[in-house]
Amino acid sequence: MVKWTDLERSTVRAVWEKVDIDEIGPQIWARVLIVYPWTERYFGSFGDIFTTTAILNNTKVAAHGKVVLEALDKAVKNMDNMKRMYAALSLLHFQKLEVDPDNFRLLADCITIAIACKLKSALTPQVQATWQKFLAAVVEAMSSQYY
Ligand code: HNI
Repeated sequence: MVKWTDLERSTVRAVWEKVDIDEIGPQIWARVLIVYPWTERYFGSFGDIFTTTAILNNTKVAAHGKVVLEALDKAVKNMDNMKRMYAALSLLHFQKLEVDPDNFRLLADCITIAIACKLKSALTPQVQATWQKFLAAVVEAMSSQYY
C-alpha cells in the first residue's frame, strides 16, 4: 500500500480543490483522443471523433471526461483505500472494455498537463512530484485486476 505523509495528503487535496471537473474533464478526454489517436478504438459508440474539431465538439467526449474525473475525486477522498475502491472499475476496464492498461499512464499525463495549464506556477516541482505520486497510485489501482 502506498504511504502518504500529511503534507502529501494536503498537497493532493489543494491541487484537487482547484480542479473544476466540468471545465477540466472535457479538456482531458479531448487531449487523450487527440494526442493518442489509437484510443479512439475504445469509443465506437461516441460517433464522430475522427478530427480534432469533431473531438472538441463531441458532447459524449466531454461527458466521459467528467465521469472519469468524478472517479478520480473518489481516489482523492480514499487515498488509503484506492485498490479496493477501484477493484470493480479495474475489472470492468480489463474484462469488458478491454482497455490496454498502458493507456492509464497516458491519461495520467494528460491530467497533469491539463492541471499544469490551469495552475501555472502554483504547480511547483514539489507539488508536481506529489501529484504524480498520487496519479501513479491511481494507475496502479486501476491496473490491479489485470493479469
Ligand atoms: Ni475509463 C468507462 C473511470 C481510464 C476507456 N471509465 C469508465 C467509467 C468510469 C471510468 C468511472 C464508467 C463506468 C461505468 O459506466 O460503470 N477510466 C476511469 C478511470 C480511469 C480510466 C478512473 C483511469 C484513471 N478508461 C480509461 C482509459 C480508457 C478508458 C485510459 C481508454 C483509453 N472507460 C473507457 C471506456 C469506457 C469507460 C471505453 C466506457 C465508455 C462508454 O460510455 O461506453
